[in-house]
Amino acid sequence: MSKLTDVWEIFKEVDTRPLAAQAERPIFLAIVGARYAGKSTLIHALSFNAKPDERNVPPAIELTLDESARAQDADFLILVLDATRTEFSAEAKFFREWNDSDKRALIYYNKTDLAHDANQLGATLLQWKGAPTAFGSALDPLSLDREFVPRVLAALPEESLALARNFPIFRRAVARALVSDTARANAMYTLGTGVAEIIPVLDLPLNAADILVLTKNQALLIYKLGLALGLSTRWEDHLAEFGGAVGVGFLWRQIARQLVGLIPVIGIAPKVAIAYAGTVALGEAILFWYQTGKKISGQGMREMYANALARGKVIAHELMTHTPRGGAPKKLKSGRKWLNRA
Ligand SMILES: Nc1nc2c(ncn2[C@@H]2O[C@H](COP(=O)(O)OP(=O)(O)OP(=O)(O)O)[C@@H](O)[C@H]2O)c(=O)[nH]1
Ligand SMILES: [Mg+2]
Repeated sequence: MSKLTDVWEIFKEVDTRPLAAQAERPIFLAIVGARYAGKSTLIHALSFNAKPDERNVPPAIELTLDESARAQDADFLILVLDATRTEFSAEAKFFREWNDSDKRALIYYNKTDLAHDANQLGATLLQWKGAPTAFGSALDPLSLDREFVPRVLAALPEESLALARNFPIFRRAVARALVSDTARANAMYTLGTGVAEIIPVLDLPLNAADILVLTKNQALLIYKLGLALGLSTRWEDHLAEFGGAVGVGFLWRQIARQLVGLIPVIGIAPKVAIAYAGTVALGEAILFWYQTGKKISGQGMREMYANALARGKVIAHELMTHTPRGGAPKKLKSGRKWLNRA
């Protein structure tokens, strides 16, 4: 358990308050549209992927076009269009006023499953003056994941933690992005330190500082995931929940063993891959727990880690062929020889 304790200790050094503040920033959505366009259906969909026992009331207000003056207090507008129609002049009039106030918006063409004429719909796009648009059906979670979710996240890049926390529909996408960003950052870091290491004289095994930095990123990842998934803002609470749910200690010990065992023999690429895979496996285990309420089995964890490791190897190769490395050999085609040199 000692490694586990080390991870937890790290939080005492990190100021988690800015992250908590970011996640708790209020985001108020105005869902505006004509009668029957699908506003209530979309508001209901904002709670898709909530935890089974969670009682979520998304901070969103539904307004018809007649009531749309009340939208001005909102942080973000979702203008819901009924895609079975092709005339939106009332919507466009309202949108011009909103746009003048310099606030952000998404134009959502709903009911595209019933739309008849894609060309005519396409012709209506110009009046939104380049605002982001998404198409789909508020009744269909898959279509929402494909278009609606990424467009809103792209329109509010600074607010992804708060969006996920307040509106469960964004949680999976935000969690996956957090995991993959952290995994890449860890891989890059390992690559950076690893490059120094394999300068021939400096052919050292993984050192303590490596472990600390990787662990710190991973500890922060755990905290951010907890915030995004709507848990308490006290990191102690997450650790209690995740620590039991995920078996982080087991994972970390396994990774540390692999790292120390492998580096002197095969060089930097496996180390980068492991740094990547360990983080992905950690994040996926947390997501599994969130979605099922269950701890992932040892077998499940091993499979996930094996998959992540395969992906990690590809990423390691990418990073190593695209990262300029001072004194390293220029000919990347013969990279294998170079990889094996350590
Ligand atoms: N086929 C299809 N039906 C939809 C879609 N979205 C909503 N509906 C249906 O359209 C009808 C109206 O949806 P609501 O969500 O109540 O629309 P609204 O904008 O809240 O309506 P008002 O509150 O009366 O103005 C309901 O029967 C929905 O089930 C969609 O994407 N496709
Ligand atoms: Mg309604």
